[in-house]
Amino acid sequence: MRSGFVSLVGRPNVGKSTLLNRVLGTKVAITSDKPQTTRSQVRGILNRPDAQVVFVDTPGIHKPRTLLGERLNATATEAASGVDVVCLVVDATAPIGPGDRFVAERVPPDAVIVVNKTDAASPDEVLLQLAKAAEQLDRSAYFPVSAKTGAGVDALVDEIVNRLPEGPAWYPDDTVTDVPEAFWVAELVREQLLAVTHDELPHSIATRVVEWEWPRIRVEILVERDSQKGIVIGRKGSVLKAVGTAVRQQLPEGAYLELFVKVDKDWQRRAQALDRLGF
Ligand SMILES: Nc1nc2c(ncn2[C@@H]2O[C@H](COP(=O)(O)OP(=O)(O)O)[C@@H](O)[C@H]2O)c(=O)[nH]1
Ligand SMILES: [Mg+2]
Repeated sequence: MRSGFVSLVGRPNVGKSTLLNRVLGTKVAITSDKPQTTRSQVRGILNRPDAQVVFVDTPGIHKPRTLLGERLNATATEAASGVDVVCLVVDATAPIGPGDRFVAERVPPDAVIVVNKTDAASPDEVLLQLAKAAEQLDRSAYFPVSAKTGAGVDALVDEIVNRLPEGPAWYPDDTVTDVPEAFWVAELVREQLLAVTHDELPHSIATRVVEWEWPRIRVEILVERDSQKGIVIGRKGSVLKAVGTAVRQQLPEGAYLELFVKVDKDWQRRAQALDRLGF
């Protein structure tokens, strides 16, 4: 039996959370096409007869513009130390650049490079990207994968398991994630809002469950400015209604969601607000 911890790190939007969900075969992390979707460490546990692998998904490491951004970077960087394996995820469809090198400088020399989104690149482009990664990131192991289709993922997981020390499972073998239920519902609400918002608004949204009396769940949606409130609510509440419907479909039957929007001015930049939200 092998067991251990594996962190997934990389620039925002390279597909870390999608890859985690693919490896586990279950959704434990929300994903979107907006950067900084993941705002905390999310543990997902892969249980195999021969191994237990605890994957740690992390926020994308980036050039911070707010206090939230600084804290997200710290959360991600911290997850890259003290683990058995670090996977540095890069995007096959975008040039490897300063953002990737910035991350590479913050992860151990034996990190595994994962070139994701191979489904969206031609075989030649993938080869070129692997060569570029070798040149610029200078590691010893490279795996082309597609989190979307699953291509290459088994080979990556086998390599990870081979690198783990022998040891007993850390979690009961039916545990898939350590994400608390209330946190998960808030994340699902944020995921739906990310799908329909643009520009700066995705960054301005925070969600949290403020009351949980099953089947009634009350979720607070924070925005930073009055002008954003209307967008999140939608014409006659249409956006909130659609969000509620989409989230309910992913919850056990009978769940009753109450969504309400509150303005918390510039919460992303205020230490006190961030502390309260748990960042
Ligand atoms: N085509 C393609 N898109 C992907 C793949 N993995 C992730 N994506 C997309 O890339 C975007 C960012 O994904 P996400 O997992 O949230 O990235 P993260 O910020 O690194 O966690 C989303 O729109 C995903 O659907 C992949 O293997 N192929
Ligand atoms: Mg993510």
